[in-house]
Parts: sequence; structure tokens; C-alpha cells
Amino acid sequence: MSNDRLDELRARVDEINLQLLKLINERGRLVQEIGKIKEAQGTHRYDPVRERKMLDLISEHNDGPFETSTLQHIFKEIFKAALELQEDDHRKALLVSRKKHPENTIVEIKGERIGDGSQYFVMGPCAVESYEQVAAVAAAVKKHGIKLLRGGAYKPRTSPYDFQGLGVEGLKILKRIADEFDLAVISEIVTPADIETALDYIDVIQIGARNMQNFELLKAAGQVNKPILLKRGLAATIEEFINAAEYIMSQGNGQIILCERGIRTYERATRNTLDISAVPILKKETHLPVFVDVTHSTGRRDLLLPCAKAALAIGADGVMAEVHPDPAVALSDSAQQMDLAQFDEFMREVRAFQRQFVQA
Ligand SMILES: [Mn+2]
Repeated sequence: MSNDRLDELRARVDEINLQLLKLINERGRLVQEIGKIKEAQGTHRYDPVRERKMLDLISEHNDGPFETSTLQHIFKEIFKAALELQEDDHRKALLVSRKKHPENTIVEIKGERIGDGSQYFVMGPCAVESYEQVAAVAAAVKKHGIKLLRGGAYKPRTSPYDFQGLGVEGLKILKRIADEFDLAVISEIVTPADIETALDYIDVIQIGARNMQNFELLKAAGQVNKPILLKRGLAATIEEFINAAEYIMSQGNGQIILCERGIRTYERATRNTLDISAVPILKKETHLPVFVDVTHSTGRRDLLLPCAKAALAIGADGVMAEVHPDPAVALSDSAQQMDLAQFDEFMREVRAFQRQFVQA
């Protein structure tokens, strides 16, 4: 075969490649349009019946030389790519997505502007046990210029026989503390029915890791005018986490703070594995502030400081940790809460680190 003939055939192959390219993109545009119609109708993007019909039509018209199975394989790849295009469009449409809203969301809590570029701290006991216990921590928190105090009134515990929290009595203690110390209080709510009650007592409603996909709770949280701190589920992917936030925002409440708190992996050296890279990913994918809970991610007092430094260095909007006046007698998480002296030391180290590396 002469080189001329080879060049001619190759030129025709190039031409066909370009035609295929044009056709595949043309097909992609049509599928995107179909995706928009389906989204408006609220129907599923993937339709297996429709896919089967398309594959049958291709096999009916196949005159070779390719085997039908080979062609079906190629076409299935094209179908898959088109479905991914629709999904990209869908992701762009998420209300929490930065593509939708490029500026940072700032969540205002009693004058603090979470998400404004400064880095905040949320400190307090795992659980509210008594007025005196919370007051002791509140005084220490206040001394360090921190405005946000945490404390659990409803404690969803691994075992039903573990301390379950003081309930509404705990919320009342938090309210009293907030008023007396001029602090903002954060507490977890575990059922939709308690969301309304919580509005009277606390400044931020926390949705805990075990409830990240409690969709009724997320929807109820989305219907109130109160900041929400949403923790990542213990086995949730970042995509699931983002979609959980979308549940809240889609109901109208955009005052959401995301909180990475460690995920379950095979590693046993820590209680969970702190997924530190989730912070920049969440900051990139969404416009919401991102906190890191160093207590529950590590479950180890000796790791609180290095992990807090990592969180600040990687650009977290805030760090959460647990402080108890006497951790040894705490009713929950006694192994990982700091006592007041350890808290003082923690804050000194963290502030020095911020001055040196973060806010330089
Ligand atoms: Mn705890």
C-alpha cells in the first residue's frame, strides 16, 4: 500500500473523529436540556428503561463490523458521560455551593461574624451537668475572649444506659449562663419537636454527627431563623455532608456552620480519624464557614493542641473543643475533655501559634 493511500485513509479517519466529536457534544447538549426538564419535573435523571431502549435500537441497526456487545459497551460509556454532565449541572445548582454563591457566608452570632476570615473558638463541656459546672467553664471561656460556649443538654449516646443529658433543664442553665456572662450558647437538638423550644434558650442549634442524615430534623432546622452548626456524620462522605447542609438551606435557613469532627476508619489510635483535608474541600465546594471539632475527632487530650494548630493552619473558620472543670467526674467524654488549667495552656499555645503563623 502506498503512503499516499495510507495518508488518505488516515485523513478520513481524522475527519470521522471530528464528526464523532461534534456528534457526541451535540448529544451532550441535548441530554443537558433533557436533564433540565427532568429537574423541573422532579424526576430521576437516570432512566434504565430508556437506556435499554437506546441500546436495543443500536443493536437492531448494527451492520458490523463491530460486535453488538462492543458497540453497546462504547455507547454505555457515552451514556454515562452524559449522565455525569447532568450531575455537574445539578451540583452547580446546589444552594450551598460556591458556584452558586461565590462570596463567603457570614453567620452572625451575638456580634461575632463567623466566616469573616477571623478564626473563632467554641469551648465548653461535653454535657451540661449543673449550673455551677457550666458557670466555671463560662468564666474561663470569657477570660480568653471567647464568645461561643458549647454544652450538651440532649446527649445521643452510643449506649441507651449512658447519661442522656438534662434536657430542657440543661437548655435553661445555658440560657442563664448566656445572659449572665454575655456569651452565645450552642447546644445539640435531636428531635424536630424540640427545635421550637430551643429557639427560646440557645443561640446556635447543633445537629450532631449521629443526626447528620436525620432529614426531618434537617428540614425542621431549615425552617427556623437561628444559626445551625451541622456536624459531619461519623461515616459520611463530603458529598453527603454537603447534601445534608443543602437540606437545611433548601428550607430557607442559610445560617449554617459546617463542622468536621472525624470519620470512622480502621485506625484505632484515635477515636475517629480527623479528615483535615475536608476543611479546604468544604471551603472550596461551599460558601459556608467550616469548624473543626478536635475533641471528638481525636478522643485524646494530648492531640487537641496539635490538631487545633492544623485546623487553624489549613484555614478552618473555627475550632471546637471540650472543657470541663473536673473531667475525671464528667458524665460523658471524661477521657478527652480539658480541665481549666489545660484549657488555659491550650489557649496560650493556640494564640501564640496564630500570632506566629496564621495571622502573620
Ligand atoms: Mn462530647
